[in-house]
Amino acid sequence: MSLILFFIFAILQSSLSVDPSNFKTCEQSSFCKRCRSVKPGQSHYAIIPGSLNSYSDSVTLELVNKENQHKFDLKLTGLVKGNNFRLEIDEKQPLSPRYRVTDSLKETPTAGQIKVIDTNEQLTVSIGPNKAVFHSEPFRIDFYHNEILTTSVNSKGLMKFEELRSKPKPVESSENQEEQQPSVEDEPGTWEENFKSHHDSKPKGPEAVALDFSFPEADILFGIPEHADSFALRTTHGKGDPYRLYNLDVFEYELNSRMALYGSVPVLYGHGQRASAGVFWNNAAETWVDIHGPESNVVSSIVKFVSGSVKSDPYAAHFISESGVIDVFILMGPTPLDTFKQYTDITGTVPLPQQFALAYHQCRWNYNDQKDVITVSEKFDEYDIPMDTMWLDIEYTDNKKYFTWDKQKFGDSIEMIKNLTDLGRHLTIIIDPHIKREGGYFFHDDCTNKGYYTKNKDNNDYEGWCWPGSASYPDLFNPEVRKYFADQYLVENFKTYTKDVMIWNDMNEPSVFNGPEVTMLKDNLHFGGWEHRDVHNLYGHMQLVSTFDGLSRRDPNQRPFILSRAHFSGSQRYAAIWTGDNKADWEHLEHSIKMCLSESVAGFSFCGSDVGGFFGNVEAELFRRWYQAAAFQPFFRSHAHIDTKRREPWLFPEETRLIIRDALRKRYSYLPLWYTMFYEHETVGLPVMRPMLAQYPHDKDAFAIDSQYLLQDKLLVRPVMQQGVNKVDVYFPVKDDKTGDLWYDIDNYQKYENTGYISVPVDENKIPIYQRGGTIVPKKERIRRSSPLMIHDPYTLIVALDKNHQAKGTLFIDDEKSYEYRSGKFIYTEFTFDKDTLRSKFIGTPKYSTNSWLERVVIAGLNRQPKQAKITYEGKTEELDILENAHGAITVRKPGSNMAKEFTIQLIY
Ligand code: NBV
Repeated sequence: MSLILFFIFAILQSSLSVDPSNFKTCEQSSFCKRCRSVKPGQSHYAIIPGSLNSYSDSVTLELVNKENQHKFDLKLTGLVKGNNFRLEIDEKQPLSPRYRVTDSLKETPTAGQIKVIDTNEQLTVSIGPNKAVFHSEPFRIDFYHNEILTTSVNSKGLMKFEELRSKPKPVESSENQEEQQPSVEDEPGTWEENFKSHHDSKPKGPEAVALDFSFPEADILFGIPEHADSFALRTTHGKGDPYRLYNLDVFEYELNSRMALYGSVPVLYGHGQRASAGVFWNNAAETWVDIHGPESNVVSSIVKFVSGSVKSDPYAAHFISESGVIDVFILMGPTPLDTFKQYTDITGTVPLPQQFALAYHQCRWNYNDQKDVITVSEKFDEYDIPMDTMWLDIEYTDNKKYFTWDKQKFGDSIEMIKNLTDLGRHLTIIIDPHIKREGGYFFHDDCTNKGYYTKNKDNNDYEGWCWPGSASYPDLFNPEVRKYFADQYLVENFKTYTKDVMIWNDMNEPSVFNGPEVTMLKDNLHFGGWEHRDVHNLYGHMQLVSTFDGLSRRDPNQRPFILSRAHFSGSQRYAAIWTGDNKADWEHLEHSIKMCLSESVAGFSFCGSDVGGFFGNVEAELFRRWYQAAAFQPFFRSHAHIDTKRREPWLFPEETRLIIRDALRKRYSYLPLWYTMFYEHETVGLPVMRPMLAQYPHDKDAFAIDSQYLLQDKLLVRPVMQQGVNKVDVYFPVKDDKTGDLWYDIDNYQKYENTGYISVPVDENKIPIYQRGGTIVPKKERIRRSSPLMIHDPYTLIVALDKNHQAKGTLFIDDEKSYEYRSGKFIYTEFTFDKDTLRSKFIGTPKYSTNSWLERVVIAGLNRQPKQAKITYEGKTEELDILENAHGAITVRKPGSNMAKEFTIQLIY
């Protein structure tokens, strides 16, 4: 049966490109249409005079909708971290409670001491250098950082908060009909809605919430992944549909599109040369974000241009959600890095992955059987190509029943796993959330008997179609169900795998082949009686909470690795994500950067794309370039559709294989940098992969660039992403003092000191990457078959000097897999180079020992050639040889110090 289904699905989708008519437009979504039709400047909401209550950390007020006198409670809280604000608005007396999202938050944010000044005219609430100024009628709040107005709430007057009402009874007499004049809100779609053949009973009727946020300082808005679009958000108002946030399984998604995709992260930033700010719209219902751009008012743009003054018609974002409450965090900046950190302070960071997870992953749908898995692994060794993880897609299961194996093909799963782990490798297997409805399948029987499935509107187990055929979906909002699902990952339950196996959660939007827009009905019911409508964008997230719990209990001292397709704010605390089913073409390669940049500023530092493109056969040049690009992206996995030709590197001509091998070896050589960057991400909260504006917030020409990016503030990565080119334009940014940094080509230390676009030549081996002068980057240059085998290997430090001949950097070392680093078992070192001397100094006291030692130090940017160097460590001094490299760089050979010792290396002239 499932095979038949698979073919039907395959035929339906065989046109090989998305059919947009399968997905709603704003016009077809009644709440979006209603909210979008609100006219600017006519807000009906006002603060009720005398309703203010002040507390040490918050104020409360009442709002009224002047059209119908409906009342709302407003609360504005000052937050300790970042001096941000949280604004919550709910109905004063809703007919029934409205859903509030808490799962996105790392913890309840700590409120801080605020100052309240209430004159008759104005209410001002301040915390640190930030303040919120309330305007009563029409209701508006202006947020200032150090007297600069950075964010204004409802200044366009687009607020709409649909109060819950009783469903009107069908009217019988003509008398009644006159009494109940249909209002705009009683348009078709308001009380029930159809899309294609699907009916949404909408038991609560209209319940949307919408609010606008203006960013008077911004020259660019960005954020709100996941969309296959540019990093900079485009103006949508009056130009087609808004950006949509609704987790969906979109087959062959379109590029340059605002259509919803697998993940929804409702955080948006506005950045300009004077200030940065952001808003986190904490709502998990279907959401649309309409972007109003300054260019919509040509006259004001001209005035602004001429006067160089405050924008009279600034960029604005209009958030529209189908249900829930208004719960929004105002991220006060004032720099982009501040706003990114303020967001991760609220929703959390990516925990430090095991080292292997930052190495290379080999996947396809599917490796046919255990022999295939082992052969592929062996071939990597035969061709001396490093690889850390083999992956198994859905075909490993017994007829798509998760937590089972196809006994014919994987009869000896434990042996297969051991074969990999003996080589330091891992296995990652897929576990989807749809459960095959087959009597006798323990998972299905348990869920049926215990009432664990999501219910339909009539309170029966909801049934949909997915890979197994008829399937049901565990109600992951129920803690007992999450625990049950998590328990299945324990080795005592899943006896045919081991605790070294990691997990891939796919199809968790959730994908339902025969559901509206390929997902679940909105009037389905979850734990606590909440409709699916209220929590849709959190379904995948709750699966991750469960998987993470399962893997953590399976082996409490091993950091889990989980890959997820669906995601919401906060999912980064549990899983890496990838950009789903892309295509083997050049434009998709370019989008891998645009999309991961947007994800990265939204907390998802651990992001990647299917290398080679999921759909379609990849030709050699594209494949090579994709490996080169992905070698410098956080999550690095090759993956392909079941219908594509096999594409392991050795199946391509030798030249291609060698180029791929080179790219992979480069990745492995930089693993110490990746690992250190992820440790710093977890502890500091800043993205690993950064848009140019993160480090160069005043360089306007750099704001919208999304063909290159930075790794922290260290490497500038500008991969080749066009076919047949022999040069690429790299943008070298301008610093605040109007000069540029020095940049060194990582292959040969050639120095670049000009700013602006520079055309650099590229041959087929070239990955244009530059290390910033002023940084020190750790590497390991003995590449082995898998990263765990490199744990004791020696380090190389690349010291790239700035104009003052100084540089600094860090290195984090621990056991690369356990949680012991959380109790201090690590070595965290800061390196500084100044006055011809490189010094290492521990940050904190190291409680970890290592066999690794310092094998070489490369120094680029010296203006004279030292004769010798000497190292001092543990009270002894030794002389060291120096080798000359290209472009005046030198190598200090074999300093030899153990990395658990502090040392000083001095250059001698
Ligand atoms: O499990 C099969 C695929 C998987 O390979 C892919 O990576 C996911 O994004 N899965 C989607 C299901 C359907 C693909 C058409």
